Amino acid sequence: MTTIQTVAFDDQKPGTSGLRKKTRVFMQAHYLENFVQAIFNAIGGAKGKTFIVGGDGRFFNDRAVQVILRIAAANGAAKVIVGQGGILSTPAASHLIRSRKTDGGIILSASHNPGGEDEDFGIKFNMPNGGPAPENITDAMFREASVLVSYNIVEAQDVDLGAIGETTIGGMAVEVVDCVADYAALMETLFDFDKIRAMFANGFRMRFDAMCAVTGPYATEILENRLGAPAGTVTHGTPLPDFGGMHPDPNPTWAHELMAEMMGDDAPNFGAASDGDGDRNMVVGRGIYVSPSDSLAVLAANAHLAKGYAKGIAGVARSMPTSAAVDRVAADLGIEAFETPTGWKFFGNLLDAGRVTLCGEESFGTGSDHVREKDGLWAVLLWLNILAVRGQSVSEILEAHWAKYGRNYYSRHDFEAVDKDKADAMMAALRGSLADLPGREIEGLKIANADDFAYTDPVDGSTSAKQGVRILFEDGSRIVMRLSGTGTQGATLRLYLERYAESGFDQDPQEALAPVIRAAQGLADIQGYTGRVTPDVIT
Ligand code: G16
Repeated sequence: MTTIQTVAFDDQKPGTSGLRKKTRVFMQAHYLENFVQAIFNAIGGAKGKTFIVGGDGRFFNDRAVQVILRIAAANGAAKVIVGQGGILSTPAASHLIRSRKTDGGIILSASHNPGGEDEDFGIKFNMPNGGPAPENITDAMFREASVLVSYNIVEAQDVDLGAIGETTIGGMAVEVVDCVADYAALMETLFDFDKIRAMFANGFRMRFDAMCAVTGPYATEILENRLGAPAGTVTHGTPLPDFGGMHPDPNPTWAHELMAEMMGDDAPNFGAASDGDGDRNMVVGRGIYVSPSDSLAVLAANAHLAKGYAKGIAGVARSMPTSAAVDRVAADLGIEAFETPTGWKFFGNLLDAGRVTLCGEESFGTGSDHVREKDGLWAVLLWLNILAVRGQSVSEILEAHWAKYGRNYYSRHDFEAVDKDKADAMMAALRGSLADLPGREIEGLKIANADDFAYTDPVDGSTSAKQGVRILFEDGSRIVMRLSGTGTQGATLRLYLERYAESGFDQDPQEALAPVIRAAQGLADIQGYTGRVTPDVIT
């Protein structure tokens, strides 16, 4: 074991979901080592502890896992459990952290961001409950990283992660486990595999686009091997370090191959895609795209049809920018609905306290209390379970849902790689104007309220301020604006748009939202500050 003198980096502040940077930033001398040491310092040391380690297999994943093992050993960890080949999807890692009763885990991923030497990499720590570290811990990591002068590391050969079994490094046990088995077993406890298998046997056709990312082996094992979907149901099923050049972000822009197939002649009955680390999902029916906010609402209304949720759900939570569609379901079910800041970490306390069973976000994340991360394949399986029980198509289910609850037309517009200073100036000006907005009319819409979302955690009382500007109109329409906490280049401006309708459910969302979109441009002067009129991504 050696102690290496180092110089602190001043940019190791975790964002919405861990530390995400360009891969080359992580590859520079001491960068990863410093942050891993800072993680261990922030959680009170690693001595005698057991951790899970795994990642989505992107470029540098293999090197990073070896570094983490050597630093964990040098800090006195008792054991690290690693997915074979250093691979674990984020939900599978969360499950292992919980099921093996560990002291937490380190997950390597930049999620939906592209992978490769010139693309993105990321690292985050999840707590013993399986969920992302809360803000007080990520703040402590940043503090530790900012003053770090040394880290501990053992000098050793690489651990062979190719074969399942036990080995040691520097006196620390290393257990290499199958990446898929435990997760697939968990899914079998939640869903009616017999019913889904019968649906496939009756000719139900599905396409799952794994986007050359981590869910390929999980989806192939569960959908094709266990549920009997025909071989080839899973496409882009082999994880690659650069995701085969794909941008593994499951939305209509980046999952365009799947979208084209689902909107085309002879489309399968059901389509789905997931992201780099397997926690996001996009769901598409034949000829119909399901917005993530609607997906959450439909899942909440129908979860009781799956055996794991047959007793009903305790409550639901959504991030603030997510549409209020699920709130209407909660009101109908007589259960609690919570509105949290963006970031899965904010759901952890509510899940741990048993206040909510399902949660979700507009950013293609849905999950339940089975783990403490969002879970892409879980959402797909719940949809399949519902389709198998109801015997209806995705469009029939959506139409029935809107007929009962009304439709929250919804869209998100992303302006990427915007000059950071200009984006900050725009947000500052918008924040400065909030007090004057109520009562003002724009594009025929009257502003009822405007604020900067602040959250008090109902379980531990912790507070989080400045979580996004909200402009609420009298007719229930809404504009939300915030800067992304997961981008790695300049600033990404996210504009969230919502309008509730009690009838007329077959409009194009962009048309239904047109006045709200114009109002947002007018109120924030996006074009004036950023020079942008057209968003890079529309979801
Ligand atoms: C992460 C978080 C999500 C969040 C998303 C987008 O997802 O876990 O809770 O909604 O980022 O965040 P932002 O709008 O700040 O970019 P993932 O899938 O990237 O880990």
